[in-house]
Amino acid sequence: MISFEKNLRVYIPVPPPTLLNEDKVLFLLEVREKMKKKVIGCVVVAILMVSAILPCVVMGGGPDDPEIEDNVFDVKFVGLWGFFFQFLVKHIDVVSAWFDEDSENPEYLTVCLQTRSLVERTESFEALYKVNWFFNHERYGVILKIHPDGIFAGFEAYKDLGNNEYERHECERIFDVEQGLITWRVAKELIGDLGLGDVLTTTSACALLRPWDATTGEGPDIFKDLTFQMIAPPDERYGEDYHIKY
Ligand SMILES: [Ca+2]
Repeated sequence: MISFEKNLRVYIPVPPPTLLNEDKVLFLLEVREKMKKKVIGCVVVAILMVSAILPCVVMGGGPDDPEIEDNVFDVKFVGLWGFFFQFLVKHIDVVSAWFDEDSENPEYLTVCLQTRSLVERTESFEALYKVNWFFNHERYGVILKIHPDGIFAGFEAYKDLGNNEYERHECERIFDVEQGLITWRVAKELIGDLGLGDVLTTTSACALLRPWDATTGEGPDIFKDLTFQMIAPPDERYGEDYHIKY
């Protein structure tokens, strides 16, 4: 029995001496509560910072981050077949298109179309340039036509009413032949009365050449560059959405 008692070890959980002091226990609890509040505060601040940064990332836009991008040297005969002599149609070769806004003139939406080249007058065909988008399930766009006599029928923004009918509005413009850049400046009230947070979706751009004369009107599209990607996953067929900033 004696040897058994000698080898027996009994462990009794004894709190650390410091925890036996009631004041110290209360002090540690207070410190823990303060730390918890600080951590929660940091998490809230981090969430607010991410929320502030994220819209800038999503919005993008402008010439450095265009909503619509396209290959070059990709104009197609009747919109289907590529061909070698692309230099003949570089004025309808779409490079990119984007939307933009100015905080000092928040009532306007700017739409830009960048081509490889532009001409003030075509040789014979009608050149047509368009940028399209959807808002509230309605199709909108901007359009410009160039004829052998120069700009025809002006710069317009439109709403597609269906059955080949359109609500059209003349808009401000810049036609920069040197930069190959077409700019439409459209009053937001004319294209769905856009406001902060509205989103333009299924964006696309197009340029084409087709016969035209005053008596017969427009003919079929002979040469065409369309940014819409028919053979692509559904979410890659159109350009990026644009989020209205003002
Ligand atoms: Ca192109």
